[in-house]
Amino acid sequence: MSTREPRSPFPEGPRTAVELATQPECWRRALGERSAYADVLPRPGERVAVTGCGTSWFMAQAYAALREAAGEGETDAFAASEFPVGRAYDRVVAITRSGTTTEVLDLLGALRAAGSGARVVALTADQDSPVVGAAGHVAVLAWADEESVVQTRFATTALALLRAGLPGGERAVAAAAVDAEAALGAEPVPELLAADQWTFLGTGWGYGLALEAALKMREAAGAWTEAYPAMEYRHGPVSIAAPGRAVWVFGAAPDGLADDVAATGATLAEEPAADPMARLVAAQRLAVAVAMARGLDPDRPRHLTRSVVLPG
Ligand code: F1P
Repeated sequence: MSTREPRSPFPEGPRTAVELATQPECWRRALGERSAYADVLPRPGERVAVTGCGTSWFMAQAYAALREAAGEGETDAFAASEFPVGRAYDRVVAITRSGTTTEVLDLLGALRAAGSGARVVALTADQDSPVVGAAGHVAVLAWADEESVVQTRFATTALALLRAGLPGGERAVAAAAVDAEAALGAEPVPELLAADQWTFLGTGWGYGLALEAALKMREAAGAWTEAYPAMEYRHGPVSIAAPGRAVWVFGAAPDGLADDVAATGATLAEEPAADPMARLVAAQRLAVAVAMARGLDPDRPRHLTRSVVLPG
């Protein structure tokens, strides 16, 4: 498999901006190479747990909700540090760009030590990383790897590959890539760029994407963000809505929510027609734009390393 660099329509600017702009191409490549990863992709009816840390955990959550909604089988998602090792699964899917994250490697070791009968598989960007030896089967998406600390294309490409394995998934990912190109061609909405707080909402798999969009804004732009299941918004989070603040919904807003947000004076961003993965691309772009507007370098997130490798 070649590791040639995907082409970016934005060859200048922060590395994060360059890499995130290659997502449509990466998703299409995942579609094209899907059959090479048949050993890794969950099979219909399997009881599956998906795991990771940070962005990878949020991709796990999005996929778990998508798979279960598609009727492919019970699918849970856990932060690697919170995985219930004693629970019986047919397959455990670990997502880790670096392949070095301590909690993920510890979990795989704990599953082995516990004599778990689960087939343990991983998606990573690095063929030479320890996760390759720790998992039974590995999808190495080296061509989607990133220089950026802040993850964009590896994470969404892993999600695209997993999604492509679901019924109707190939068509959905192809359509998402088209929508993502449109998102890359659109400038961030000025009210969203100028906001001083952002709350991301979603239902089903959109909730995992909302968590990821909020993380991106925190990592790249040091922004105050929150994320909730959309129907939880009225149960407290609405209290911080105000003029100059923004609410962003992945998918269609639940009935009446747009009016509730309007009543607070906050700005609502909603685009139900676009695929939620394309909306995540728009949120990533917003994160880069907010960072730059604040004089921050999105390639140098505060206090963050590319992978968390703990001593001992
Ligand atoms: C997971 C992760 C990233 C986060 C930061 C630290 O890494 O938590 O999501 O943005 O870079 O590492 P990985 O296990 O996917 O390599």
